[in-house]
Amino acid sequence: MKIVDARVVLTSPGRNFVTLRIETDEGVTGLGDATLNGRELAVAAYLRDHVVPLLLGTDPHRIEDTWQSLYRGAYWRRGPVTMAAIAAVDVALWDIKAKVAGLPLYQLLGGASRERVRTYGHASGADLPELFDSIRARLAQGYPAIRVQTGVPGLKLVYGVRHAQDSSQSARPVVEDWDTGAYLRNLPRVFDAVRQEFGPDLPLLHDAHHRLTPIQAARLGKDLEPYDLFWLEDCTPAENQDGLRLVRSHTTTPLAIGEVFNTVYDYQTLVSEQLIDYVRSAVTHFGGVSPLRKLFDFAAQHQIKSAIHGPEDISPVGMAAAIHLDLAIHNFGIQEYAGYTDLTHAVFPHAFTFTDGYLHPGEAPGIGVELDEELAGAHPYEQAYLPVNRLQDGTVHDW
Ligand code: CS2
Ligand code: MG
Repeated sequence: MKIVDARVVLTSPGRNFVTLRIETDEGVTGLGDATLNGRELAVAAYLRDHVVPLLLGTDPHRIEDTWQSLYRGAYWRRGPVTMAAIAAVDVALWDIKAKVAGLPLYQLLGGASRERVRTYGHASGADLPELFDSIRARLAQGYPAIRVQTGVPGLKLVYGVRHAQDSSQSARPVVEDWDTGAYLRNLPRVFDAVRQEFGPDLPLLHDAHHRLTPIQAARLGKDLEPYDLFWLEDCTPAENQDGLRLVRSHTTTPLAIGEVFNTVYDYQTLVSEQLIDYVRSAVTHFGGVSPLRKLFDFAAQHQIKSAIHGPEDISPVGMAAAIHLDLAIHNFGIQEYAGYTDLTHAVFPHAFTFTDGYLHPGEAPGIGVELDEELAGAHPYEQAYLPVNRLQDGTVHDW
């Protein structure tokens, strides 16, 4: 079997997605997701100009060898653009292999370790009444666990909180504002109110979005202990892995980190010293199913569980690959599922299902996702940036 064509499809059915389609001489095709929010064209060019010429004529079954040659052969290793491009190739090749085998991908990963995949959904509100309504709406959709984000008194726009103006995608970056002191004083009060309203049993999560220093994160983790969080996510910009020792020594609030990481090396200290409880990388940004599986096996040795990143900006192709892994691995924790617009579901018809808050990859051979190229073509790429965050004196801050 040989790869005879590979092309990149850009589409924006509400937001941008980058998809790689690999075709073989036997007519079997595979899809991979290469979406890198706000930097989509860089990955598309990396694939088209540098990767596709290397794939033509090669054997699609040699997944590990192809992965190693794209990673090592480039000499310039790691980084989100490179790893998103390699991820798309890896997933497309797994899709082809599983289709040839006539099996859903999870069967090639060892088969199902569970019946279905638990998810969490996003709730947010500028104030408590809005937040409570949002939590109720997620519960009505069946979500068994909820991520809680709120506005901060005195701040106009906070990332992760729905506002009349959608700041998550715009032609120029929207400027949001930030005050760590106000946030640290406000959040424990919010969780206190949520626990009073919704009781002790509902699993609650929170994403601090890399905005805190280690000592601030330590204090927040401690202040949130009475509210029994499922996890506190991205409490610090964790490329400073050593800083997590300080956080960990002060709090028993479980910690989740890794959505911006793209190789196992970003996790070395965090995992080997058990400084976190959940690894958060996405198939799409971590080089694909092959390396993410290895990360989960490494994490399992330290009783750390999976929590694959699943925002709206991972396409249904990347999401499907994640759900196959979730079903197969033993140390599954939870899957983020933000859901998609109807148009996105139509552009990417898929076998995976979301029922009563649980996902299943379906039984279609491969990853079980198709791409309607005609519909995709009717919704072309649109330039879009993520927001930036500034302190009240104008200094740029992590967002
Ligand atoms: C967030 C994401 O899902 C999450 O936990 O942190 O929404 C993240 O901000 C986006 O994926 C950025 O593109
Ligand atoms: Mg996050």
